[in-house]
Amino acid sequence: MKTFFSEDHRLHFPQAELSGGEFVTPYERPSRIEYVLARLKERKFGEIVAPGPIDMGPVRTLLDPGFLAFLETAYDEWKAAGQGGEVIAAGMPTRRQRHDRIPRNIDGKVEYYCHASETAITGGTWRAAQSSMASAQAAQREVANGARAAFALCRPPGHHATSDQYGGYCFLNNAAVVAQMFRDQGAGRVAILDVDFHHGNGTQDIFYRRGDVLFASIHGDPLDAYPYFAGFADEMGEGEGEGANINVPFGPGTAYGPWAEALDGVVRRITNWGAEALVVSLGVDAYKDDPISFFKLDSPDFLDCGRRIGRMGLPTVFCMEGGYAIEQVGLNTVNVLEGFEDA
Ligand code: SP5
Ligand code: ZN
Repeated sequence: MKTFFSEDHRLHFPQAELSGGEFVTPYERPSRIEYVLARLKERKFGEIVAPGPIDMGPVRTLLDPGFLAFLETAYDEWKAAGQGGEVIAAGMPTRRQRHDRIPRNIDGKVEYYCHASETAITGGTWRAAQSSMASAQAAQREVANGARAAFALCRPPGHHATSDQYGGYCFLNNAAVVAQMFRDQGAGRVAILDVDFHHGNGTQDIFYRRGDVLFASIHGDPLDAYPYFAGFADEMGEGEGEGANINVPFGPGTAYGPWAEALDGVVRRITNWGAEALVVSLGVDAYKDDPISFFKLDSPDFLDCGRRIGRMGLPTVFCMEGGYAIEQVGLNTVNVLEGFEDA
């Protein structure tokens, strides 16, 4: 399968992530991608292609126009206000506060459009996020044109971004836009399978009230893991979307046995639901040595995971999400893809 990838991801590299009360070099850093590229080449996995320009059409349809305009100008507005550092939200609209008024002040706007202050915006963030989306869209077109599968090597990732909030290292929800593009092109039902360690709260939120896109995620129990306030098993969708949202949370130390069993269950439900296309939010932070996660998957488990996804037989777009055990990110990611092709 082909990989779609843009060098412009490098434009996003904040100096600072707020972690444990200190500013650290962000876990989500450009070098993650180097390991994936190296492994793809080492395995002669397939052609690596630069995407064409982003198509803002489906992005504007699915996501909030005010949010998109904010992302585009946030850094410049921050600088124009005389602020020296990277854009970091100091607060957020919480329960008991209003969220029906958008502040004029740039600090206020940042707080309004952010849901996790570990994530900074720099002067290159908007262009990098657009290039990540462009890779996802190019992968989608590849599959729409008849390829069985394609890999979008997206960076920055997307699954924590909602229609109007960034956070969790994510700005634009690549997987959600890919699913929408399949729908726009005539697929009746599209499933999104999120195997990143963290719950894909952004993707879930975007489709929560829709019955045409099913979202399924296996992730760290929100009582113990970011994003903390979404991802519980009783979130099953609302209205038209009732029954089209599946969450399988697991606690600290979970190994591949129960994880794979959950995957099989989710795969069965996606198949029975009648999905015509599949989008995989491919994070590999369920890995045993991931520095910010607590599952115990080992590298061969990712091969097996890919096989189980491949056996579904669906046209599939993989979108890169998380994975922070940097030197193993390439091995683990390409293992999923190789297992998929092997199936
Ligand atoms: C795409 C993705 O995987 N996003 C993950 C966002 C995680 N955000 C919370 C990070 C918490 C990092 N602090 C770890 C402290 C280690 N002791
Ligand atoms: Zn993650």
